[in-house]
Amino acid sequence: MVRVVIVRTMITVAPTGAEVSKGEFPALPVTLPELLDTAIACERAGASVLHIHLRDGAGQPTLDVGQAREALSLLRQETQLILQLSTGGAVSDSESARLAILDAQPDSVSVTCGTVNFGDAVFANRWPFVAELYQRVLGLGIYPEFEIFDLGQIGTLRRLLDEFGRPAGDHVHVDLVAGVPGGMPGSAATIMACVHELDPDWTFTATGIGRTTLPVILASLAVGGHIRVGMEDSLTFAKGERVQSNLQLVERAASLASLAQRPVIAPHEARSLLGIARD
Ligand code: KMH
Ligand code: ZN
Repeated sequence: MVRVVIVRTMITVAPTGAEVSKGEFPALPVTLPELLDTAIACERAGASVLHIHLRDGAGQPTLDVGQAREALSLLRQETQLILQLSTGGAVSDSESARLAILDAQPDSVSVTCGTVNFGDAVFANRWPFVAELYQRVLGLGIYPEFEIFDLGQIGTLRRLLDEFGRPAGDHVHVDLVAGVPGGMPGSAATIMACVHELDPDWTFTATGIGRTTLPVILASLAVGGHIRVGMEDSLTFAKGERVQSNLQLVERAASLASLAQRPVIAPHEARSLLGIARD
């Protein structure tokens, strides 16, 4: 069933990720001041959710809880954004480190619903790990965004809900991550296949990795979905043209949303859409 398009658009920005190197892409925000500047600029341009991966002093991905607490505290002072920490981390991160990051008490976390090939690596999400992660998220009252890298992972999401119940706020929101080499393709057909499998009261964001960013944005806007952009996902703005900044990607996403007559929502509206209280 295709949902009726009535809602405005929530933009998530994923500015850093765990895979891109600062040496190769100097515009990548890796320090706390860089992340803060990016967050402030992207909020002004229409983002309402910040999907966060932190880097250490050497620019390497880190799941350090102290660093995460410091980042969240500063971002909370300076922005209204929904602060979503990645529990995916980097493919090399241990399950225990991915669970421990919850102690930083973000507004939201990503919960990936299954294992997927990830280029030459494997992004491992065994059922026992996902179940443990989700139960801890529920216990702490953190809002989970369910990351779907392949169609079958929607089945795992249903199993989580059946066995452990619905999220805090009683609203289910998924992020369709399409175009990862090894995951579902970044095409309009893929987005539609997923949409047909979602319950009508769930909402979704879609993100297309690499060159699939535009078809995925356009497909999602066409069927009532929300959109995620950022240098975690795309480093090419147009053929032969590198992304200059996360802001550039958010500005383009916001203007496409306006063009689709689905202008962006502010962070407080995104909180009410997802059922997240601001503490
Ligand atoms: N970096 C990927 C291995 C998430 O943030 O939850 C996992 C990822 C998903 O980015
Ligand atoms: Zn991520």
